[in-house]
Amino acid sequence: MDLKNTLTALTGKPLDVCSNQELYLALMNLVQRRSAAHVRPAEGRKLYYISAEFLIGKLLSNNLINLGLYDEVRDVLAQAGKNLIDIEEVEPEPSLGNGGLGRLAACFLDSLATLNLPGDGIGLRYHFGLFRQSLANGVQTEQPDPWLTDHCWAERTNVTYPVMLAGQTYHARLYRLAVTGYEGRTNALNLFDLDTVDEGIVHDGIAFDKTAIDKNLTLFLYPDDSDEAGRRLRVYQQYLMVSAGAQLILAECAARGCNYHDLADYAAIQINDTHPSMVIPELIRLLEEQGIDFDEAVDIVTKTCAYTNHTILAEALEKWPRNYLETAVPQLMPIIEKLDALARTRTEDNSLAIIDADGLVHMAHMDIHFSHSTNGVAELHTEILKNTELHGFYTLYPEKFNNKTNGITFRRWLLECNPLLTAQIERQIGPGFRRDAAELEKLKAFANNPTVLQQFAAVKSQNKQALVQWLARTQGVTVDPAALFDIQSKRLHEYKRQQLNLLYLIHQYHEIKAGHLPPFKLVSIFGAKAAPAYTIAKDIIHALLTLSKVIAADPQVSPWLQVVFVENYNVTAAEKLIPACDLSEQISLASKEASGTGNMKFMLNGAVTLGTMDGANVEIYRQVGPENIYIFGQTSDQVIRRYAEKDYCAEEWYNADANIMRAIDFLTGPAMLEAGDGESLTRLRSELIHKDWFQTLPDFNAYLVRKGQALADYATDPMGWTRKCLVNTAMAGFFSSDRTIAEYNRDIWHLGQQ
Ligand code: 26V
Repeated sequence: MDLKNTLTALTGKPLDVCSNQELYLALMNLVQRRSAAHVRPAEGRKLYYISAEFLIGKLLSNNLINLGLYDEVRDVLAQAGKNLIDIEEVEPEPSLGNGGLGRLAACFLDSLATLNLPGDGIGLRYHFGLFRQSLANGVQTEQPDPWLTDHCWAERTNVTYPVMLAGQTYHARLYRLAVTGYEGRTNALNLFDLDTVDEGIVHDGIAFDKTAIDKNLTLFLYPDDSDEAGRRLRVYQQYLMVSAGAQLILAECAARGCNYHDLADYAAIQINDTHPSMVIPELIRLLEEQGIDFDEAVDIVTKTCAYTNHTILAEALEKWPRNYLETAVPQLMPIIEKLDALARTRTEDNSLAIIDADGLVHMAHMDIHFSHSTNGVAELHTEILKNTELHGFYTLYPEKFNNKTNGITFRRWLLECNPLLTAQIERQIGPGFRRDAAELEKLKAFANNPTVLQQFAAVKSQNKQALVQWLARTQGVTVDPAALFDIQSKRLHEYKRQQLNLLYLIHQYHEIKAGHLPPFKLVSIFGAKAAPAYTIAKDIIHALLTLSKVIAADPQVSPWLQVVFVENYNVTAAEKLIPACDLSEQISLASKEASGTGNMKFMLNGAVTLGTMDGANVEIYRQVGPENIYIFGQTSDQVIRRYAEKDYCAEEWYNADANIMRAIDFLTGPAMLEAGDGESLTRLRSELIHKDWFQTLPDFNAYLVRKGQALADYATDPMGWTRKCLVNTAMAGFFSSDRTIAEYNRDIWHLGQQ
């Protein structure tokens, strides 16, 4: 049957009289049937990627592209007077992740299926995922973000596993979501949930009773853990995921002939940060139940598991008080104690222990001792782990440490989100880059071709127009498409330094007031959610929103400067922003951003990076060369030294530099106080002068100069600027997650072999 007839059969009526909702459901059905035909049995070793987050984003278009159906579906619908883009709007976004870590997991699933590797995800079926952000009255508030509708990509199964939480048995139900590969196999994302979870207990935004775990366990991704009940709930969530996950793994392997002694020949388990770390003692417990003795179980689990570290920030490295674990998972505590004792036989260094003198259980330490691989997510990050943060472990187990620089799937982050650039690239170098990202480098041959450069510039200009329309429709703001679009979109965190950008904008405001007019208008676009309990992050959002108002109301400044804060930044918004970006802000304090992946998405879409030598920016710099990126600021060595010597005093920088003082004081000057909240603005000003833990002030002048240089280059040499954009796209092939996954497989997983 041809596609039109198939779709008509699915809707039960002619396509032209269907609603977008009806067409969406029919297309979902079509995708589910077609993807089922690409399910392949696993042979040899199969990967289980366990992660508390899979930030998959909307799935319809992505699946249509991967199944090779997108163009045909679009055309069939167009003949019936329907627009696929409008149908996509019906789909709710599953925001099952916070940011980079969760989006990376989603990109990895795409690449595994595309490379025809047997690899499934294991996670939780949160009912609301990350909160929906609203920015009314200059303040972030949080609401639930439902995505589970009657018909849903994650399909309910009859499979349940018993999980003991605080001495009681609960039944984890398996939901399965098909993961399509680009012209490849179909894998699965396995998500667990309890039937008893009750969405009705949520009140006043995202508040709920944190103690009733039968009702609340999977309601939200990472419930606010600023209080103890929240932190305890997180332990319960984690155990539900790993216990059900471990049982699923053992059942699947047994069904394929595994006798558990040879588990490592059937399964590779990647532990995505420390949230799934309890899978190590849980698997040991389950293997012991099968009659395997402790020492052998430890050996099997060590050979099966591998661990990825995603941050050096101490506050993000999980350490659970042992009394939490004693209450929540008493069955694991004796095993964790035995693992601690075993680890202590390998080293006399107490700082490498699993259970420390304060009774805190260090999840990362358990991972490193009892898995065979520990990897960082960019070269610089891995070097910092080896040389400083995890140096003791590196000395003990040098062979376990390796680097896997992150990547992104080009299906979503080029083919899907930027069809105009995709078509332009294809006209230049043919379609090979769709399967082999390294072929993008062929574009370099056109770096000095004025006609081609003009075409690239025209694509960017059209994408900017599309963003302007989207901003008008969804955010109610008017933006001039002729302006330079400067974008910083990522989670709000002090180490990512949105506050540095804020100080720059205030500086520019003053310059314009003083009559120093720039050659063109700058539109600074932000997208960021702050953790609900993270006060300073919310203060930074408030300051940006207030500044935006102050500038918009000032007829002298507003022709030259505009600040746009996009509400509820998520994958869908990212897909609109990234193709339209001129200048990509990647300005974290060097050493603090493990990798970044937004930086890669912007680069791929032909934005030029303004950044520090941090995370994967270092590798972007190496790919494109100094003339195609704007680097500024302290190096990671300088930053690490400054922390070690404890010699940073923000107030000295504030007092010594008139520009810094003027920008910071503006926060509590009359214009801002009139438009915003005095308490929040005063707290932020005080934080910058008296703490500034992420060293904004020492990098301020370097940022000013380098950004000024970038803007001047954009103004004076448009062709040269477009050349930089083209080179960025051409050199982005290295950052395909297909490359990353191939490296994980070569060095860690060895999938398909026995
Ligand atoms: C978590 C938390 C939680 C407690 C409060 C402070 C805090 C700060 C950071 C984090 C991050 C946790 C791990 C994470 O998401 N890492 C990100 O992983 C990405 C994928 O590897 C990487 O690109 C980002 O640089 C890294 O921040």
